[in-house]
Amino acid sequence: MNSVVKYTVRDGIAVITINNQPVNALGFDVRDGLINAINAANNNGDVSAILLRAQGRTFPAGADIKEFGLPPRAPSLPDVCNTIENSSKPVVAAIHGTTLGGGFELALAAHYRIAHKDTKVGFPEVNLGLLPGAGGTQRLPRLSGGLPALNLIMTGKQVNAQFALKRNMIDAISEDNLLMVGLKMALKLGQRKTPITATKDRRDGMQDPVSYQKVMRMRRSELPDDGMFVPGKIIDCVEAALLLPFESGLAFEREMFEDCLASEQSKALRHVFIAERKAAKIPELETGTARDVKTVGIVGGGLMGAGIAVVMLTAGMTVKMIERDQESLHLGLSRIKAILDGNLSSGRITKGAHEAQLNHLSGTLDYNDFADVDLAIEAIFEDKTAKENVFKNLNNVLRDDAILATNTSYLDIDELAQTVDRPENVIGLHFFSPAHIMKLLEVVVAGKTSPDVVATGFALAKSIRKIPVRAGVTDGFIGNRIFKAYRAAVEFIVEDGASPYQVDAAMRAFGFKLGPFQVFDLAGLDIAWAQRKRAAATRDPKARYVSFADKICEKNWFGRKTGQGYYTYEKGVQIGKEDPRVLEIIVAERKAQNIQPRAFTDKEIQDRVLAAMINEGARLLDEKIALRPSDIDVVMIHGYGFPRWRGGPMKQADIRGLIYVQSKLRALEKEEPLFWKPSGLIGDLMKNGKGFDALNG
Ligand code: T1G
Repeated sequence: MNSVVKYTVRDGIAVITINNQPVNALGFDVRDGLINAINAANNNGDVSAILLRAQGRTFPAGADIKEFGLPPRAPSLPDVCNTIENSSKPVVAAIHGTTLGGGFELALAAHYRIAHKDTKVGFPEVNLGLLPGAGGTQRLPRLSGGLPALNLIMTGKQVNAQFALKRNMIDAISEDNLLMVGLKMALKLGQRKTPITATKDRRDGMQDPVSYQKVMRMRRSELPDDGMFVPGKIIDCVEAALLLPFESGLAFEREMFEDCLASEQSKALRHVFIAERKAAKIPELETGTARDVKTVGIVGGGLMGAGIAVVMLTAGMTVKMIERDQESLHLGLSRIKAILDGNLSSGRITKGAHEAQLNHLSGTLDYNDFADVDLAIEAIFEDKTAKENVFKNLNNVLRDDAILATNTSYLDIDELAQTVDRPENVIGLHFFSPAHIMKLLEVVVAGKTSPDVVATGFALAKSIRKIPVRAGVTDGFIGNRIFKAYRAAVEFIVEDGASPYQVDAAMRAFGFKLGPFQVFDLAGLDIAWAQRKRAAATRDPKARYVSFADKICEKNWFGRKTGQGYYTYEKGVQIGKEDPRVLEIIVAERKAQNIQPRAFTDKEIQDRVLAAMINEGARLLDEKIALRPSDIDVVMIHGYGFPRWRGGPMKQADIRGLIYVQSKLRALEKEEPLFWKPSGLIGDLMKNGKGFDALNG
């Protein structure tokens, strides 16, 4: 049929094989080839049945995400599904791997589904701000019932073959040799005299409308207020499957799908899906070869060190932890054990895995025990001298090919690298706390870091299931640099008239789970205070400095850990209470600065915050600290809670338009030139009629 769809006839069975690697995405060529193959089979008198299968690691994992947003090209996926379902000859779908989205819809349109025992099925569309748009919301309820269908589509989760069989999503499981078993089933169906029943005519799973509608009402009432509108549309579509004739339900689903496809939310979520994968594409992979990392030495048993140790143990590595004394070492190892015990009791790991991980963990006070590690990671407190001493100790014992990584948040890694004999082996691996939970890993490439070492950092990230983003050396790398701009912007807003509580509420309304002042309290106000005091001597006197944060710290109000920061925290209560004393401090500081407070709207707050993030992101691109704008989006989403369905600050810039962003910055520049001066990159892109996306290559 074509280069991605093969058609052969074997013992009266038309075997249609999809081969569009890596995931057999249902792009135009596949859809076109499938339509032609099904029609050919139906026009061939020697063919009694059809077997639909795929080569490679999976049956189609969905529509081709890269085609979304392009002009649609017939045949559409619904056309293909309807052709399969209306085939005069029975169609058996033999599925394997991760049969997801449109791939699962293809299988649901077939007359019989047989799955390899290791198959996973699911509808991840909701993660892309979409819903199944090729009959999934109409066919699955007819097989499995409304609630199992609703749960699968709303969660975007994958379920295994056994679960799918129980819920009538598939008809049989094949232990091995899926092709042979599929051919046998097709032969059997082809010889049957009774007509085959199309999925659209099946009512196996349909419950009585009244009880079902009660559940739908309940589900609607439970929808989270997180700004996402797709879940509600999914409920509408699945309800339509119960209430409407199939064709009407299909038309309703298509209309809902088109709405989602055109939405900013879906464009943003699809952008993030591609951005997360693009971040792993870095120039050093062209020349660098990743080294094996099987044994990891971790210096420091604090929260970060322990979290990193758990990450490595979970990935099956051997971990050695070193601390300065027995008590600290015991504390560090106990922290690791507590996390592993938690993973066991929550069922995240099996007893065997728990035991193996503990057997791969050891502690020492002697650096000589690091002589055989492939990678050493220092994760001690943020003190330059202390880190340099650690590097010197490691330098004396590590193998020539061992990699020396620092988990520093903002120290200059080029300077740290000067303390060792092999600076080419030095790299930054900036984990985010808690390291065993946060997905983001900033891989910081110092001036002398070799391509092999960078490639090893990225290969390590994949093996420990982190999302790596390449960063150059600068104060705060990518994430903390932008977070610092975020902090400055909101402190200016508060000093100019808004309350920290209004700012928090405005940013939660934008989609952040926590507002900035809640985050400051969570992180500890003393950390930023210490940084401000360290930077005082070199601060530009012309730069605006806001001091109410210092006044709060001078009271030893350091946030949640002291029970008092911008909010008051009662024992055991997670959410803090607003505190009028904080507002009094802010009012006093405004008076001292002779500032006449003014009102801010939530939108003004959100616009200023975004302008600050976007401008800092543009500066990071200008300085070649970040490789591409979408990398910045990945960092802010996975490291700082930027709402995923907003796509990240640089995507927001393109959604709002650079002209809008530039005009905001120009207006703000009048207030505070140093901070708000627009990055030249924004103007350059605008001049060429481009957005940041043009740099995502
Ligand atoms: N379209 C295009 N490319 C895709 C793709 C897709 N659906 N899925 C994966 N890729 C690319 C990916 O960009 C990467 O490319 C490579 O394949 C390996 O992916 C009409 C509307 C299948 C579980 O949402 O969840 O069907 O970086 O690194 O970790 O109703 O990919 O190598 O150039 O992720 O082994 C619904 C999304 C679409 C599935 C495999 N389907 N994909 O994970 O590999 S909408 C999805 C995944 C739809 C219909 C609706 C995962 C995976 P590159 P990878 P992996």
